[in-house]
Amino acid sequence: MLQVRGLPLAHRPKSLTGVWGVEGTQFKMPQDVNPRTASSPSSLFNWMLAPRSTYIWVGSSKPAIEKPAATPALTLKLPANLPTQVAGDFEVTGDGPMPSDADVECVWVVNGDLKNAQVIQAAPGPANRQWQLRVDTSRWTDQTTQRVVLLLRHAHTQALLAVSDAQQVHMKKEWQLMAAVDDPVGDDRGPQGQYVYPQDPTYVPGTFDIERLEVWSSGKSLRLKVKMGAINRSWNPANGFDHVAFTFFIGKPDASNSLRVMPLQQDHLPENTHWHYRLRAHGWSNALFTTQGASASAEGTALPEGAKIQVDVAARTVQFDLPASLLADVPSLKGLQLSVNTWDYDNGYRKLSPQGGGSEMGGGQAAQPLWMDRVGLELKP
Ligand SMILES: [Ca+2]
Ligand SMILES: [Ca+2]
Repeated sequence: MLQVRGLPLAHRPKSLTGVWGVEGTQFKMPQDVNPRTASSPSSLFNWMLAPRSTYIWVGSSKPAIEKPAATPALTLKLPANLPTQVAGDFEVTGDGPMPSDADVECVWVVNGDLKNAQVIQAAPGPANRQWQLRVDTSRWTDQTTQRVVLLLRHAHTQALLAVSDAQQVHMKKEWQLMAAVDDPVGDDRGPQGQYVYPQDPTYVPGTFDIERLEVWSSGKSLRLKVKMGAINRSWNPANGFDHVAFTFFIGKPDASNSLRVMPLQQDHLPENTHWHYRLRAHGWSNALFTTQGASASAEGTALPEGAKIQVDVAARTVQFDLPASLLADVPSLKGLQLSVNTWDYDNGYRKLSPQGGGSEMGGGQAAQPLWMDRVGLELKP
C-alpha cells in the first residue's frame, strides 16, 4: 500500500504520472493516479499495490511546504569581533537582541553542519543583549575557509526562522610536536628479521625502513609524519610515494570497542595496545576504517575521508593529516596509541613466500605476518 502522509488535499499534486514499475519480476508501467480523488481518509492518501511490486510516479507539482506561523522580527548580524583567520578555538561576543521566547534558540552554524551547530546562550542581564561563545574548531580542516552563519530556529521542531548573512573565517592550524620515536635503520625484515625485499630492482633499499615517527597535533587534529630510509616514486604514484603501503593504527585512550587484530596482515598489535581507526595508504589508495565489521579477514567500515598526504622527497618524509573530525569526541589526545607498519599493496597486501618473487616478499611462509617494519608510541597521559 502506498501512503502519502501529511499533505492536505489541496496541497497534493493534481496527478501522479507513472514512469516505471515492476510486479514480481515483470516490468509493468503503473497507471496514472489522481491523488486528490483517491480514497483519502484522515488526510492520508492510500493506494493499493500488487504484492512484490515497485512503482515510480512523478508528481505534477511540488508539494507546498507550510511556513511557520510566526517569524520573529529579528535581524541577525554576525559579531563585529569575528576573526578572519584563526589557528584554533576562539571567542566571539555578540550584541543582541537575543530571542526572548524560550522556544526559539540562536545557533552558530559552520558550513551548514547543523548536526554540530553550537547553541548560543545569552548572558544574564537586562534585555539579554550580550552573548559570548567559545567557537569549537575541532572539526575544521587545516588551510580551509569556513562559512559561518547565525540562525534562529525553533528549539523543539528545529524549524528555521531566520538566517544571518554568511561570513568567512580562514583556518590555518599551528602544529605542535607531541611525540617522536626513532626506529633502528635496517630492521625492515619482518617480525623475526628474516624477510627479504621483492626481487624487482625498483624496490630500492630503505623503501620499507621506517627511521622515525613523529606525532604532531593542533587541537585534536593529528598529523603523523614518517621518515623513511628511501622514498620511491618510480611509477609516478598519485599519492607521491610508491612500492610501500603504510598501515597506521590509532587507539583511543578508552579501549572499549577496540581491536588488536591487524586486518589482512596476519598478525595482532602488541600486547596492551589496540586500535579504533586504521589508515591504509599506498601510492594509489588512502582509506580510513573503523573497527566496525573488521576482523583478520575484513578491513571493517570505511570512512568517507582518508588522510591528507604530503611527501617531502628531500627529507624522505611522508606526512598524513587525519580528518579533523576523527578525534573530536575524545576529551584529549593524551593516552592515544599510534603505530605504523610497512608492506606493499596492490589490490591487496602483497604475498609472502620462502622464495619471494618480482613483487613478492621472500624469506617467510605465506601465513606469517605481513609487515616489514613497525614502530609505535603512546602519547603521555
Ligand atoms: Ca626501521
Ligand atoms: Ca622497527
